Amino acid sequence: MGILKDTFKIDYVKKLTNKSGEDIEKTSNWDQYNALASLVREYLTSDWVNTNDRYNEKKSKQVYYFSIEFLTGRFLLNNLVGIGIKNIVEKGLKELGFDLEEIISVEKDQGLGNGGLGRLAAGFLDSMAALSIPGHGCGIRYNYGLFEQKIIDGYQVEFPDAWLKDRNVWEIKKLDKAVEVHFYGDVRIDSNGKYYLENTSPVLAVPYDTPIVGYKNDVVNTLRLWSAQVINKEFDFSKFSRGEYMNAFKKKYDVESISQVLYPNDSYDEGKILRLKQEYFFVSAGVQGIIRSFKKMGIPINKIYDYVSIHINDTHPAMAIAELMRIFIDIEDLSWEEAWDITLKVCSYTNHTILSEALECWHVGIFKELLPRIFMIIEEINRRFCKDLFDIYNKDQNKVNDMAIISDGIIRMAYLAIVGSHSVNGVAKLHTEILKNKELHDFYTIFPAKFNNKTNGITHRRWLLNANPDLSNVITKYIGDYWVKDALNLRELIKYIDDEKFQDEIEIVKQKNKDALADYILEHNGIKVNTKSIFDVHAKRLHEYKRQTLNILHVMFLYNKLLKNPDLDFVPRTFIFAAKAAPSYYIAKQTIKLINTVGDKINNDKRIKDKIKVVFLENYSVSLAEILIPATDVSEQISTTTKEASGTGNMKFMMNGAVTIATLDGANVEIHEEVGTDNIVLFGLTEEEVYELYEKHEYNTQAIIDEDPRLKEVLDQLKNGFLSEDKELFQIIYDSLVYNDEYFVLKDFDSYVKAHERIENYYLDRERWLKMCIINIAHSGVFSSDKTILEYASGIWEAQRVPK
Ligand code: 26W
Repeated sequence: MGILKDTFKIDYVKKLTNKSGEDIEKTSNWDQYNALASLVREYLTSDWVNTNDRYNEKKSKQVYYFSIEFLTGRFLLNNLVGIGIKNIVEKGLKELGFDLEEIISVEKDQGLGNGGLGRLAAGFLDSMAALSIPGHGCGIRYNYGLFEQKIIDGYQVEFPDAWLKDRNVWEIKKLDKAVEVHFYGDVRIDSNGKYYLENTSPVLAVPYDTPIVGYKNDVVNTLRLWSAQVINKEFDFSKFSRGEYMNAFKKKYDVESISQVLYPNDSYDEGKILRLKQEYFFVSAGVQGIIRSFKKMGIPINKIYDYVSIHINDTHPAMAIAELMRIFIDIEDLSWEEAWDITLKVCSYTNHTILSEALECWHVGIFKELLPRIFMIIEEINRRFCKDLFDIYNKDQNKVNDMAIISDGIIRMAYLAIVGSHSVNGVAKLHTEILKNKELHDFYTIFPAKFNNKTNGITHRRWLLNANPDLSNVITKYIGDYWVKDALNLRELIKYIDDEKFQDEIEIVKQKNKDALADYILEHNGIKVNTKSIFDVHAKRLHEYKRQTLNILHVMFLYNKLLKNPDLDFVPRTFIFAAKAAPSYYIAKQTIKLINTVGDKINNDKRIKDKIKVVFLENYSVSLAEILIPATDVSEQISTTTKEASGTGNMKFMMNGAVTIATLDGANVEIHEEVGTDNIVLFGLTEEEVYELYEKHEYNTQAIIDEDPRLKEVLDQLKNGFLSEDKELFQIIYDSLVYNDEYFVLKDFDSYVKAHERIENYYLDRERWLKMCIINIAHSGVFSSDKTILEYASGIWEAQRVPK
């Protein structure tokens, strides 16, 4: 949409005055943000309406991406760029005395996700809109997103994320589109074998729609987030008048708690009934909404698979399979066989982790009580599946039990997702191979055609164009701006690999971003970092398999080295950590304390003359990542091989010219394939070596420690008072390493140390380093989520692009 600067200025002044009731000079930053965001939302609304009309007119196949998390971050800048008015708005605001960047920073992040899974979902929505694919998100409108993290005395302390406190300008409440979701109750079967769910506790699911703006293509898709509300009586007045105040509001509280808060676990299934309620709540609301709008098209329900795809993002929305069956059989009177055939064609599933503790298993007891009809349907799906297995495996009951969806009083949601979907994909080549050959091998054997790989991607519009405008301008200066439309075009940069001017400009941009980050660190951590040092960044959720512990043990080793020889020739390093730990994950929280304790000791030790600084950035989020990633020299992707399904941060750092120090895990393998061994720094156990260690059960931590005095020294320092007079403080970390080391931290220590020595050598060779940066940027287009989504659309959803 085109708009003139002066028109914008008039519109904005009117909006700001109306919304604030003040002269524009007296308005607050929030007023200025609220007015601008409201205006932008109005500007895009006609495209939003037209997009939906176009999809309905053309009866296009629509994709519904079901995810219990959407980590979208901020919208304003992305929407300004998407509708193509960022520059005129920036100029117009300046002329009115306002600063766009300042206004943008007012917006609260929409932090409705934990990490990789939620952020991937948000990037996929952006790519579907940019590619004019009719793709919509379906999730939960949590009143509280991922907790706000404060570091107090080195410890993580969690605070509620009251992101809706100042009203969310982007969403539109669609009360007329509300549906009822039924919990508890009994199932009655009438004489015709028709099922009825009765005596339920219904909840009203109210949708809030947020526009997902395409990139300069007038396409606006929808993110529909459902909120739980009581159906009628807000509270029980009779109880109230009897003074039973809490009781009077109990029902309201119980209902609204369903969409109250995001569970802050990133890879650990707590199995709480409220979580099960959340999962069924948005799945039932979403599926009912889809079938309602489909039926308006007047096409027979048994053809719905030609018009609707439902994607199940990990197992959390897996009940969509049973919910479709419930509606097809109980409401639409289809036969089981026909309903099942349609459901398989409609549903597809993505697996995001092999960690056993992350795989959802619900106890039959609580499941049956909360969802009696859904349980009956899963029981029947399981019965029919086990019957097939019995035939396939010649009556081998053990095999049947191993693969059964319901077994030993447990419902295995991953198995339901696989059996009920026509496609099962992993999120990186190595991960998908591990699913096929190990974790889900039995299912791969009987459903080979279902299994496929879709390597993750990131939206280069947010993570390069918007987060790193200076680098984007340099790129466009040399190869034009076609890369914004097609990120593979970044490959053209290779032509300038030897161009010193280009190298200089890449270095200047990185330095400018590092200076900006240094200002942020000084303001938020009160630490003055050396902007000429190597900015080495480890930013992701805190988890033992991601091995932040390996990183900090290496830092302690470097510190010891400098203490022994302060005049050592040493390239100054700034080690930056950013990570939230799940509140119930004790050793993860102790690791945050360890990082901050080591940091305090090193940062205040004059003997090492600031050669090392350690910084823990609190409250890691999408918006902080947008400042941190462009300023990074070294990207830490050091998970124990086979544990990180893909990683997506690795791709963001690569795209912003950082050099990756990596294990051959997840998508690091494909980054290596792209840039070659000279442009990534690999270390550690390979997949084969990891599985060999598992098979042999002869992993001997003491032997490794005895052979490596560097390692012995840092491990002893965890409990000998070197770091804290409370020698017990890090005992749990010491014990987990010395007596278990599940993630082979000790085994990979030596090669990790050597990898960092290579980093230092490469960094000292300025031209070599800059070439490594350029090659990583140039090859990063392969990891655009546009490419990933085109593969989903053609290989799984059979969805077409429907441009204006
Ligand atoms: C039930 C608790 C729970 C919550 C979230 C279990 C598992 C999850 C997610 C699947 C964990 C997650 O975010 N996995 C990450 O997904 C990314 C996107 O595919 C991958 O890039 C990461 O490697 C993977 O860890």
